[in-house]
Amino acid sequence: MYKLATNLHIEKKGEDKFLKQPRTNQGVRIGEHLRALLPKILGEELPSTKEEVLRTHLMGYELLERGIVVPKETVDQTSYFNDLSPLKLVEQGFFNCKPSRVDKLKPEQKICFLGVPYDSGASKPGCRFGPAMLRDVSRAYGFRGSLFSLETRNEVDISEFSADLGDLFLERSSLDEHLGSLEKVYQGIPKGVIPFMVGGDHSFTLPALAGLCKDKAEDVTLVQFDSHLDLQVWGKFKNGIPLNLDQPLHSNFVSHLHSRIPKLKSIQLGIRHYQSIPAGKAKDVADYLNVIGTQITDQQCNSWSIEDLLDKLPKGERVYLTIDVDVLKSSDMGNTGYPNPTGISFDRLLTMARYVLKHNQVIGIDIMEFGQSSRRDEQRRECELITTLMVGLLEGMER
Ligand SMILES: [Mn+2]
Repeated sequence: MYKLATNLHIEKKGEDKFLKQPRTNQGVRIGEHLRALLPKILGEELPSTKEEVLRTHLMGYELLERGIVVPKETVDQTSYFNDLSPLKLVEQGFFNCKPSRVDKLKPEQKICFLGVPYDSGASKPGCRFGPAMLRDVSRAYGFRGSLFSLETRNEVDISEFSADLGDLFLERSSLDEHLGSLEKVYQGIPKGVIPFMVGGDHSFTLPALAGLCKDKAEDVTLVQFDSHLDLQVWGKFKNGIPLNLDQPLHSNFVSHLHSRIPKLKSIQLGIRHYQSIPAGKAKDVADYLNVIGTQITDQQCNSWSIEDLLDKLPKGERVYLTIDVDVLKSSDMGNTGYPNPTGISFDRLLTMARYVLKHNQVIGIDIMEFGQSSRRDEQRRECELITTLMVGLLEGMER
C-alpha cells in the first residue's frame, strides 16, 4: 500500500498539469487515468475488475519509481528520498575503486567517477554502452593489482583516491528531466571532490558544469577538446549571439552554458577546420565565435609546434575539462557518433589535457561520446586507448 509523497508540486506545461516530485525530478501527467486509478492505488477505493487490479498494480509501481507515492509505512520521507538516488550504484568502480553515494564521499576521495549511459539524442547510437565497457576494461588495467608509471617510477593507485558514484538512472523520463537530475547530483558533490563523468551524450556536460557553478558570478573556463563546436550556429542572431536557443542537445549545449553562466570563457581545441553553417551567416557566426572565446582547429592542433599550442592554453584559472572522443583521428577512434578523419593524435590530446590539469584549478572532467563497435578487436583497442587517456589524466592528480 502507498501514500502520496508530501513534497509534490503541481507544474503546468501548456494545457497539461503534472504532479512533480522535485527529489527525483520526475513527474506524471494529471489526466483521466491518474484520476481514475489514484484512489485505488492509495487504497481509498477497491478496483472493480481483474483488469483494473492489474492496472492499479502497474501504475502503483510506476508512481513509486518516480517518487510520486511512497510505501505507506514510510515514517521519514526525507531519508526515504535520500536513498532513492538518481544514481544507480555499481558493484565495483572504475579502476577497482569503491562505489559510494554522493552524501558518503570522504575528503580523501579527490575524484568521483560517474557514468551517463545515454545516446537517444544521437543519429548513430551506441555511446550508451560506453561507461560500462570502459569501467570493465579499466578494472583489468592493473591486472596484477597496481599500476606502475615507467616515467615517474611510482605506483599510480587510482582506487586509493577515488570513488565511483555509479550510473545515472535513465529511464521513464525525457532528456530535459535527465539533465535536471544530473545537475542536482553535481550540486550535491562536496567541494574539493572532482567529478569525472564518462558518457554518453555530450549534452550532459551542460548540467555538470552548470551544477558546479552555483555562484554564477564566479569566473570559469571551459576547455573543450572536440571536433565540433557544439554551438548553435543556425537561426537568428542579435548583437553577436543567437536570438533563441533550441532545446539543449549535444550539438548546442555550449551555447546553453554561455547563456546560463555569463562569465564563462571557452577554449575549443581540435575543432574541424570546415564547419557547416546556413548560407549567408558567416559574419554572425564569426562574431559569435569571438564572444565565446578561442577556437583552435584540428589542422592547427596537428601542424603547430606543441610549445605554441601549450602557450594558448589557460593558466591559473578555474577550469572544467571536457573531452569529446571524436576529437581523435578516426583511424584511432571510430567508435563514436561522428568520427573525424582529420582529428588529432592521442599524444597531442594527452599532452595538452595534462598541461591544463597541471596549470589550473580543475573543478570537473568528462570524457564523452565513446560508443560501441561491431568488431571486438577494434572495440577492445579503443577501450584501452580511452582508459589509458584516463590514467594519463589521473596520474599526478593524487595530491
Ligand atoms: Mn561534442
